[in-house]
Amino acid sequence: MRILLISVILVAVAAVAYGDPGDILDQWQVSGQSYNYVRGLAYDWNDEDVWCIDNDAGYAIDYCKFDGASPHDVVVPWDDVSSTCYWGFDIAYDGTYIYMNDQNILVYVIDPTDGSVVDSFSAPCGGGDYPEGIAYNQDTDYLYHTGFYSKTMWVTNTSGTVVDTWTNILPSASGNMGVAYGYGRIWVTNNTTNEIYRIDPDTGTLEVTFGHSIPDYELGLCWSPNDTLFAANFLTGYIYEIEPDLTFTSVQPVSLGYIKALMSE
Ligand SMILES: [Ca+2]
Ligand SMILES: [Ca+2]
Repeated sequence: MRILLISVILVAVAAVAYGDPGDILDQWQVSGQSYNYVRGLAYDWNDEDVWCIDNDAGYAIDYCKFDGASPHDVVVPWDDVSSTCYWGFDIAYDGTYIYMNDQNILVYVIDPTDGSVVDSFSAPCGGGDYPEGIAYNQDTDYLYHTGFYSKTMWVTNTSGTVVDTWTNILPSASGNMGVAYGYGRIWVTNNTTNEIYRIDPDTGTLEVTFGHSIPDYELGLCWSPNDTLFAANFLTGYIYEIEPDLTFTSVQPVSLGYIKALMSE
């Protein structure tokens, strides 16, 4: 019975075309985006759809939600964020609110039911840097933050209070961009080194680094219903679906690729 079960799993895995870590599996443009293109991404694990922002004319921020499944139709129409935000970066979503990084060195807390800004707090990277990446962990209720020019990551609660600082956790002091949370891990893209970093939030350690070939500049990053990463690029206007590195030391690679289904933790 056990052999039969494993055989069934292997057949099922073989039917799905996984790439190597960092491979671009798919790419598409979200319909209705402004000419300044998509920037921030946040995964809604409740309905498996994705919140997205762009910058409209005059630095106004628009947001929408698109279907996590192909062909990624817009399911919550584009609407304006009702605030004097300056230049939006990546976003996170806690099940109720969107947290948007902004070049004002603020994180805006946005109610996506009407686009109103209900709160804001200082981005932990501080002035002189750009608060590029942000992601939310629904298990701990914490947010993870990057700064473009910093090797440090910051963990805050949803009010912006810093609860942990991971000094020098990122290998590069330039180009740190979007942040995602998924599969129990934090994922960070770097536009300068063209790498993605996988971090264990329980230990605050960098586990894996792998290369990517996303065109400059990937800004927003989020998890996806396919156990992959979505990266938003504001120069091309495309979302890129990226194969993550889900290998863990306790699992051996097989000829068919890495068996994601067996890697429960
Ligand atoms: Ca790059
Ligand atoms: Ca994000």
